[in-house]
Amino acid sequence: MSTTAVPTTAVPTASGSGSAATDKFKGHRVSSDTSPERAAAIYKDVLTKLSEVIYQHEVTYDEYRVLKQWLINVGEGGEWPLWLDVFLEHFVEDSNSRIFTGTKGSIEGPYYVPDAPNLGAKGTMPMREDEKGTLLVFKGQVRDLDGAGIEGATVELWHADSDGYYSQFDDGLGIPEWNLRGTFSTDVEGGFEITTIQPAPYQIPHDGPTGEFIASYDGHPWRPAHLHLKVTAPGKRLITTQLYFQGGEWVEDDVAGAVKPELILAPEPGADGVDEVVYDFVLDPVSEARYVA
Ligand code: MBD
Ligand code: FE
Repeated sequence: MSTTAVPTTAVPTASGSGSAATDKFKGHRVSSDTSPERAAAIYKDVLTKLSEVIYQHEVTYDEYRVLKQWLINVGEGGEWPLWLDVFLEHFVEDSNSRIFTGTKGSIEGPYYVPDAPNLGAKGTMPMREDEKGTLLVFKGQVRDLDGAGIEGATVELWHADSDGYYSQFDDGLGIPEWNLRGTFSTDVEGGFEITTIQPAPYQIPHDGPTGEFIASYDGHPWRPAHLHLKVTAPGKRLITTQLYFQGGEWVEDDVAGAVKPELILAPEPGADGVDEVVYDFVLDPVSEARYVA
């Protein structure tokens, strides 16, 4: 492959965290009510665009075989959830969220797990006694489009630890099952207050075929420090999003292309010296508007 210097800090291996992500994904049945006509149109267009690239670059037989081997390797390494969520998901998210006016969404990524412990409206994320990192108080309100606070809205938060590991995708390190994963329910005013640690910038696992792909275009495997969230309430559209930190490394150059200017936090020390930040979520009503031209 190329000679690009990739950072050497210990990070989860691509096959370890990749297989865990693949197994988790396979554990949920997925389906879509796509019509056969729509499916056919999409498949045909994909092939047409690929053929255009082949003719444009006069892709050789050797190149075709290298591609074939690479695709096999991605699958065998369990890296499809990783590669797809890093390189394609942001297009799907962006293209589907344009008609909504509430809080901006962002990609889910490969490391979400449902049913994290419920901690009420105010609580501290499950973490180890010696959890590394700076404390962060993250609070706000969940509202509807008219500005009314929503009681009983659900805020799910998950993020990596200071070494870039997500619990349940930790390559056998023994991180507690629900470490840095929590579910919160808003109070009567729609408020929530979460104490956690500030995550660090994050390198996606790059010791496998996804890493080769990145090196081949002289890229880097970094994502800015981020919090993952899912926020919803009865009758409201679920938003899956991420929040970033102002001035943080890689905010301007995320390998996953998932940063939006509306999703950047600027924590400040509060009265007790602990970093604090307020972020409010606005939820669109559930809409039946799908595939609308
Ligand atoms: C992550 O933590 C992540 O958020 C994405 C999008 C891809 C890989 C790892
Ligand atoms: Fe992530």
